[in-house]
Amino acid sequence: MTDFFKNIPQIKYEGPESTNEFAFRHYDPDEEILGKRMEDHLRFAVAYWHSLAWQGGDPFGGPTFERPWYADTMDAARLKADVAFEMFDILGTPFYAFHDLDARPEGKTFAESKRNLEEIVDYIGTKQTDHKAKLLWGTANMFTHRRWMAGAATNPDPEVYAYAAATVKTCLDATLKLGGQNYVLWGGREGYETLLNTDLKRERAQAGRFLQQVVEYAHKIGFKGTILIEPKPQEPSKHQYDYDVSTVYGFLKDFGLEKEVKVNIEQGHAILAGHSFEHEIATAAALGIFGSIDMNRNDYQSGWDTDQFPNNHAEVAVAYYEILRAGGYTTGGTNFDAKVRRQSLDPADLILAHVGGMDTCARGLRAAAYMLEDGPLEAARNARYAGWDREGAKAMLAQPLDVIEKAVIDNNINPQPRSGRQERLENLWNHYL
Ligand code: XUL
Ligand code: CO
Repeated sequence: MTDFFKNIPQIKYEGPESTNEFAFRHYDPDEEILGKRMEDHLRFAVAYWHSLAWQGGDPFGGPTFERPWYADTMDAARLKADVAFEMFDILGTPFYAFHDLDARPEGKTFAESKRNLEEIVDYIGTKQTDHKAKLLWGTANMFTHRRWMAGAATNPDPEVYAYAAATVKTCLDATLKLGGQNYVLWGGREGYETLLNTDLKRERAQAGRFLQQVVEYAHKIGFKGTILIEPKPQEPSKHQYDYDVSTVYGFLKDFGLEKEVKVNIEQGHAILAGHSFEHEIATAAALGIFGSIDMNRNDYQSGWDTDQFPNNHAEVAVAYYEILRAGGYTTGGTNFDAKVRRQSLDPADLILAHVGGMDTCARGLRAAAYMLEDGPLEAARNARYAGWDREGAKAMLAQPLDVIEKAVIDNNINPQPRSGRQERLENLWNHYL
């Protein structure tokens, strides 16, 4: 045991009346919702990068946190892993997620980085045996080091492409070894700063071939998890190719990967793309590519990706409503891609941020299940489309326009607009909270 979280107890469910801040008021892992335990619905994961690797820097200032594992050594990496699993134990989270760079020191060469990763993966593997938390997904950090500044797979330099391919290979190996249920590719610098120096068509083709190679390798090693693309429209690139769910779907279709790859949808990224979170989830579900979510929230004023913990259960409810309507997660989960603010220095801040996020999600899920189960919302939606069940309505979809025109004239069709009942449905949403 380290003493990093000393005096912080394991967080237990105590119910909404509890005044103990080190307790869940809404997240009760064993509560049954729609025939499934809450824990199995939500499948929470802690993000290694925000909670253990990020040091509190921002564009105007350096690190604010002081942690005993902030050093580029294997000893420090092992200490970080020890603390990580103590944190997962305190929270009772069933999963975690990590990038290679979060968990191991960068080597002077590719071979050294690879050795470091293999060594820490072995260490983390022994931790997984003794603790509850398992790997939700692994990924490669191909955006921090200066070699990636012009992209990884989309880089104009083939040597960077090679480095990226080799990096993803090692991270897929690591994910397989740890029994990871998914592998994520977020294209942090797969985009451009200016079209004046960019061959967009070539870069898009490179990204497509790269993803095919990733899928081919995943098959080759027998990785049974899901490969996920995480869309984001911009930041750090001015324009990122994986803009949003619809853009990713078009890209997957183009490269024959729509049955192989799904999406990991992040709340803040959806907002940056000008969508709501639930829009992105519903779009992915409709296209058959819904995989997993990165749960967080953006600040409404700042206009950038602030990665804050969710604290608005009304917003979260409509996101889980779409997830439940899509049948829930299979390999996916709720990964807290969220960080405490840089003034939140204490170990307790780290724990309580997650407690709040987990409670917010639990309230959202419970409301979402109620929205789905109770009936009026689903009934109102069904009633809105009921006309399509009438005689001849669907047959029209197979008819040429002139036949439809004749039917409109012969039957004197004269549609009468009906209320969309939005406010009444919003009142219901509010009622279920
Ligand atoms: C960045 C982001 C990443 C991915 C993993 O905005 O969301 O942390 O989730 O690379
Ligand atoms: Co993310």
